Amino acid sequence: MSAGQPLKTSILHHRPDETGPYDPTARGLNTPPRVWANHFLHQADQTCLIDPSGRAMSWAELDAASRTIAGRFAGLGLRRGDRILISAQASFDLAVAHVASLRLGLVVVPTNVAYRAGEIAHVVHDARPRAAIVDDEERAGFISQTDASVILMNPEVEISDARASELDRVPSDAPALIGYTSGTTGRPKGAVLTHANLLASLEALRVAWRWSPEDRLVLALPLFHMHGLGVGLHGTLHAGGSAILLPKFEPRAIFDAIGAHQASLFFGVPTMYHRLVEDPRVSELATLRLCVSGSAALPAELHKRFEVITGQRIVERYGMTETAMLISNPVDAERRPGTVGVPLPGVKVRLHGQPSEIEVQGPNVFSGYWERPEANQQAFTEDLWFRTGDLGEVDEAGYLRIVGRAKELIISGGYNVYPREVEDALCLHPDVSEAAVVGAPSSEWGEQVEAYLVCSRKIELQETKGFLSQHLASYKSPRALYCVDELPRNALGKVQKHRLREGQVWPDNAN
Ligand code: MCA
Ligand code: AMP
Repeated sequence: MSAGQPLKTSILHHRPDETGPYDPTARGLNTPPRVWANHFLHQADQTCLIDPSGRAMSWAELDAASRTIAGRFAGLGLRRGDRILISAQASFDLAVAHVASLRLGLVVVPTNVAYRAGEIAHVVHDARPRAAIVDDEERAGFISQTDASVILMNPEVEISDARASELDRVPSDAPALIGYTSGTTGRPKGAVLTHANLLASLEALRVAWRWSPEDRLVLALPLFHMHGLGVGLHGTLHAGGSAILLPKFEPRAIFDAIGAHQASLFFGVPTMYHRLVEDPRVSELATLRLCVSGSAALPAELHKRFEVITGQRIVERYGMTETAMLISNPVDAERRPGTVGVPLPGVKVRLHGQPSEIEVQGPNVFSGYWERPEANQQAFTEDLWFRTGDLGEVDEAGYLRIVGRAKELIISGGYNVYPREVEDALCLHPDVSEAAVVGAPSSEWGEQVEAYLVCSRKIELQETKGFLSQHLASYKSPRALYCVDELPRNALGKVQKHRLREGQVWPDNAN
């Protein structure tokens, strides 16, 4: 592009001819709990959830169990708008507690089960939950050390029964979830998603993926991030389908679940597809109606290899905590490897030139971070488009390709790692004076965390792992470590991370 030439702005819309009619209010039901209430009424005896032992829970049972738990929450004095932190492995109890929270109008703060004391303390300080559902004593301890007033419960919520006077009545503009994410910069901030935001995205997925009550999802994603919770669990409850809830991803359990329960859907991050394709039983996925990948880039070669072996053309899609789902390859038209597809119903995508930062608008897009006015100013353009921090370009068929990131983020196996957080933790080590953390390509993880350290003695990888385990979830720990004499810096003293990523040798590191 020559200087002075204006950048071409493109706006991509959803193409209605490729899906069915889209109504972000779900025919006036307005909130996810009211959609669920409709299913409780009309398909009471059908299966909603299945656990790893094959035990099934019907819609009527989910209604009754979540009503009981919502009553217990109300009995504790929890009221609409109160935050409830939920940090547990997938289980019936967790799903019931989550559904109960939203039916009562509580705001769920999903929290990774791998978090250590400092990471949990940050969320507790920031969101100020009144209660927490936790399935592990150590994590419960981290919460009470931060704020002793938080009411701690296990996922079974074993407390006295009481009655909730109002269920499923929360207004659509009320917050439903606060998802912690760093956005484009800084420490994790809470993205506040309203019931209307969630519903708009769920309805878009129902229409675009032809998600029906006959669908049965194998759900092995954790239920504390948008992918497993906001797409997998909520999507199932929205479509009136069913899901097999697995507490952990293991290829054998996926194949067994598909065979035993005639599953039709599987959603995963690229690392899961990488592991599945290596398994001798991978052709058992051929019976599924749809395989969807997201949270990180799915390599085009993996997409093609998967198709050759299973006959499945994976539907790759793109989303964020702040927006839920934005773009997806179509179910009924061409699915293009290496692209994330076309805007979902309701979503508008804007690019200023090719490639450029992807900006989005839609009823699914959050309206701001929890108590962070300054972050909101940066997150939105003046004309109120949300800046994703991802770089994209549109190909000749109108499909969007993610070509990079404007934000400092490493995505390893679908989990976000913020280099700054790992650098700060590494610098707490008495023998480390400076640290720079980058993402390096990895066939298994997509990107893996690597650290360059300026240290007073040679430090081994195992030692940093042990040290960091006091401070950070273990998936954030570097998988490779380089001790260097100094970090490459520009004239302003800023670390030149591209030189680290490209494996360049800088003058004082030539030994
Ligand atoms: C686990 N480990 C990892 C990762 N996961 N290391 C790097 N990156 C990872 N993603 C490490 C653990 O810290 C542990 O280390 C060791 O691997 C074994 O842990 P385990 O839990 O047994 O691992 P796993 O079961 O093999 O986990 C791999 C996984 C998991 C199943 C791919 O990472 C996963 O569930 N990823 C999905 C994350 C997700 O849901 N993302 C969606 C975010 P050690 O032994 O040292 O303790 S939502 C999002 O991104 C947006 C909205 C979107 O578009 O979806
Ligand atoms: P999170 O911050 O956990 O909400 O993760 C959102 C980020 O995941 C996006 O901003 C992208 O960088 C990334 N992401 C999600 N889906 C895809 C995809 N299909 N391809 C590439 N990156 C993706």
